Amino acid sequence: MNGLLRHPGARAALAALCIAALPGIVDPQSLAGRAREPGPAEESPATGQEEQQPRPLFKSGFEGTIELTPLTMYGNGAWQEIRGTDSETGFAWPPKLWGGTIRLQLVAGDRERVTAATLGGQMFSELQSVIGHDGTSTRALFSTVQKGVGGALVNWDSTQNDLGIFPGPSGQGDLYVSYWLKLQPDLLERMVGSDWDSGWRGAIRSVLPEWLERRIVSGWAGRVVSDWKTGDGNNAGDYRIILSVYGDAAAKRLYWDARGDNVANGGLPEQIFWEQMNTRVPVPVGQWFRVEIFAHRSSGPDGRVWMAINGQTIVDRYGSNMGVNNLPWNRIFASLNYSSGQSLPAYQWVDDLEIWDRFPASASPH
Ligand SMILES: [Ca+2]
Repeated sequence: MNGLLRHPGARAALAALCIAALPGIVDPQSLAGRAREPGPAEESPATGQEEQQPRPLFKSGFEGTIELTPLTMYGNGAWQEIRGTDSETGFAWPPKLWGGTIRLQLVAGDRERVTAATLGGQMFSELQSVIGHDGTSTRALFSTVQKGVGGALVNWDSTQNDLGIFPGPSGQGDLYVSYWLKLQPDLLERMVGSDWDSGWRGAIRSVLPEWLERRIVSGWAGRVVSDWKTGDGNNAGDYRIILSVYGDAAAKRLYWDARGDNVANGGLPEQIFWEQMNTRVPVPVGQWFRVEIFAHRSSGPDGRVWMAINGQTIVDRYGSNMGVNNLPWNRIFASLNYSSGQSLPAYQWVDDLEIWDRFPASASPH
């Protein structure tokens, strides 16, 4: 198997993520303070021991009057805000994590110049009523990317539609993010890897011997699930953790790939600090599954990155996870719709987003 991230197109696409300027929104007063369900730290702020209790920074399942605003265009993409108070959790969008915000970011492509009309034809998000992970009706955030640059049906550019946390730079600590994700049911078949084989190969697949198919298919496609980047005021970062689903249509399998590197728009020569593939824990498609990611940042051996899918650990890595410039998080794309080498459309649903300042009691075994 080739080193998949060494695929030049994939590397370019993965590296080009989200370079637009940050909003200057600072409103720490609203940090979790609007929660109907206060965290233990708010209930009992008196002693150090109680301050060690996990505190929810934000929880929402998009219930009640949550709505998406019209697009705010910039150059090659747009921002889209999520507004309203969740009727089940009591938290108001957007949360002001460490003085920052959360919003959707739509990127048309590296060099695109788009209007709301053209971008809307390329990708969109909407809140939908669907059957949730507990089998009952619920509202969830639907995201789709219909076309790549120039109407391409396979994306190798930075085209993406993301749910991004944009934290403020100060007062950062441990972070735990959990949500439920449902990937499109036909993801494996769409992991085609190149333009030419997305059309006729599908038509003749039934008569193509597998050994031949594996030889002629380029074999790599990726779908980023979560992407956390550091950065300064200009988004020039020095560290990234990224979780992807890799697709190998020829081998007819999907699997997990996670890594820590310095590909965070900081212009540094690429350095991969660690990479872990997991082919043991299944990649569910067409059904809900839980994504959990925890990070404790440190330059020492106590630094930790932990990830779990449906309660099964896929990454538990200790060691430094600081970049050369010790920069803080500034773009945590909790959930992305960002594919490389996938036959479009790429679509998915997200529900029950939770953000905590450490592992909550509801976290999977860690
Ligand atoms: Ca919901």
